[in-house]
Amino acid sequence: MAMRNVVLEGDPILRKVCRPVDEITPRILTLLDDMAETMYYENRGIGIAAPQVGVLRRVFVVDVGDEHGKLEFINPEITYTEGSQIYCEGCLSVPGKNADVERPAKIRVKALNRNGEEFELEAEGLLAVCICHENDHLNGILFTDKAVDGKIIVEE
Ligand code: GNR
Ligand code: NI
Repeated sequence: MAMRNVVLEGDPILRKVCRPVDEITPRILTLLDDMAETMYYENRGIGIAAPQVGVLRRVFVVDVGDEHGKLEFINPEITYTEGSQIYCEGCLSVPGKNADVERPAKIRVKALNRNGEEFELEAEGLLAVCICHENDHLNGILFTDKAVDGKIIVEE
């Protein structure tokens, strides 16, 4: 496992649409491991998407500290959403900024795990927020794009 550098806002990498993973190679497994290490190191992040470490593939990892523990998503698809919630978000790629963002209250997401098996998960609360935030990264979207009333809080 190794730490990877986090790509910061302003880098065009974060604005690209990521390509699906077509084969789960050892390289993808190392990517997942390195993303987790980077996420846990960086001020206890609760999620990280591949483009944040410079890899334009549809992969993310989340761990919101609930009973699910670490979850890995390859080629995720949000298949259902319901309701809405507003949560004050941050991003490892946008240090020092926060903003309220409106997201679905409840989602279902389908993806492959590291063994190439399809799974589907229902999420609400912070886990739903985090999965939607990470899924947006795969499409070149940052939370600041969705700030309620365009209001971004800058620290310091
Ligand atoms: O660590 C993170 N915290 C967070 C807080 C509220 C809403 C979303 C997040 S995700 C973020 C890590 C990150 O940037 N993932 O892409
Ligand atoms: Ni982020």
